[in-house]
Amino acid sequence: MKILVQSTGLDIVPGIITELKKHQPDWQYFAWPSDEQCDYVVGWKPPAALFARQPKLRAVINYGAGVDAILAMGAVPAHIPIIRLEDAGMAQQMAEYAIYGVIHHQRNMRIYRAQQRDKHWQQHEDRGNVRRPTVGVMGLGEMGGTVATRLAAFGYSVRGWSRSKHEIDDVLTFAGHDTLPSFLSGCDVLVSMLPLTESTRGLINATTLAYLPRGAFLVNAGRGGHLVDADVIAALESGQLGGALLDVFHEEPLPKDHPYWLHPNVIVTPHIAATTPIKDACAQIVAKVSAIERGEVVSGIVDPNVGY
Ligand code: NDP
Ligand code: OXD
Repeated sequence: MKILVQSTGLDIVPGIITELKKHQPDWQYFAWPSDEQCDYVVGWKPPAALFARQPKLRAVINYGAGVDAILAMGAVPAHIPIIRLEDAGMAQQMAEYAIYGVIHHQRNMRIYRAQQRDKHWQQHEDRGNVRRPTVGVMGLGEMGGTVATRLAAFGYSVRGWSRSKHEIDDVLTFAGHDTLPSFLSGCDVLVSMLPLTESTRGLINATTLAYLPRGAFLVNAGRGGHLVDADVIAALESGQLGGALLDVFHEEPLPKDHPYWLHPNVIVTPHIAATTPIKDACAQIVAKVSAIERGEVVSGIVDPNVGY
C-alpha cells in the first residue's frame, strides 16, 4: 500500500508519516510532491496538480473534520471519494471551548477582567437567583453532538439544531430551517458547530440574530463564513448580542484592521477550538484505509452535493 501525505499551509507532513508508520509499518509513505503512484492521499487542501500526477488514487483522506476548503478548491476528481476525520480527539476540545464561552458569559468574566485592570472590587452575581443560561448548539454531528451532551451533563438547559432530527438525552432538539426561529428564541448562548455549505453560509445574520433573546452570547467554532460580520458587529453595538467568542473567520489570519480584534465584547482565538491530534487522527486514518481494503464501507464519506 502506498500513501501520499500532503499539506497546504501547515508543516505536518513528516509528523504524520512518522505516526502512520507506527500504526502500519508495512505500508510505504511518500511526501507530496512525489510522482510515486500512490493508492491513497492523506491531505489538507490538496492542489489540482496532485490529482493530475496521481491517477491511481482510490480515496482522499481529509486531514481534518471540515471539508469546505477541499470542496471549494474543486480539485478532487468526481470518482475519488473524500473521507473526513470524525471526532479523532477534536470533539472533547470543542466541548471545552464551548463550555469556556458559556462560563465566560454566565459568570460575568468580561466585567471582572475590566475591573481588575482598574483594581476595582465589585460583585455582579445575583446571589439569590443564580441563573444558568440555556445553550443552543447549531450542528449536532461529531462536534456539536458531543458539545450538547457535555453541556447537558454540566447541568445546562441545552437545545440543539440540525438538518435531520436527532434524539439526544436531556437535549431539546429541532430540525430544519423552519424551526430556526423557535430554536433561536430560547438560546441565551448560541454555539455554532456547523459545517460551511451553501445552506449555512451567512446563516448568522441580522435576521437570525434578532430571534435570540436580547444580550445573548455567540460562540462560533464552525467556520467564519457562517457569520455576516457587519450584522454581528451591529448586534454587538446595539446590545442584541452581549458578546462573542470567535475562533474562525472569513479570512485567516484575521486581518489586523478587523473590528473584532479591538471590540471589548469579543474574544478572538486563532482557529484553535479543536486542533487535530496527530495520534488519534493517524490511528483513524489507518483504520479507515484498512477497512476499505477489506471491502468494508467506512463512515465519514463526504457528500459533495450536500457539502459535508
Ligand atoms: P458533522 O458532519 O459530523 O456534523 C455536522 C452537523 O451540522 C450535523 O448535525 C448536520 O445535520 C448539521 N448541519 C449541516 N448542514 C445543516 C443545515 N443546513 N441546517 C442544519 N444543520 C445542518 O461535522 P463535525 O461535527 O465533525 O464538524 C462540524 C464543523 O466544525 C466542521 O465542518 C468544521 O467547519 C468545524 N470544525 C472547526 C474546528 C475548529 O478548530 N474551529 C475543528 C474541527 C471542526 P445532520 O446531523 O442532520 O446531518
Ligand atoms: C477542521 C478544522 O476542520 O481544524 O478539522 O477546522
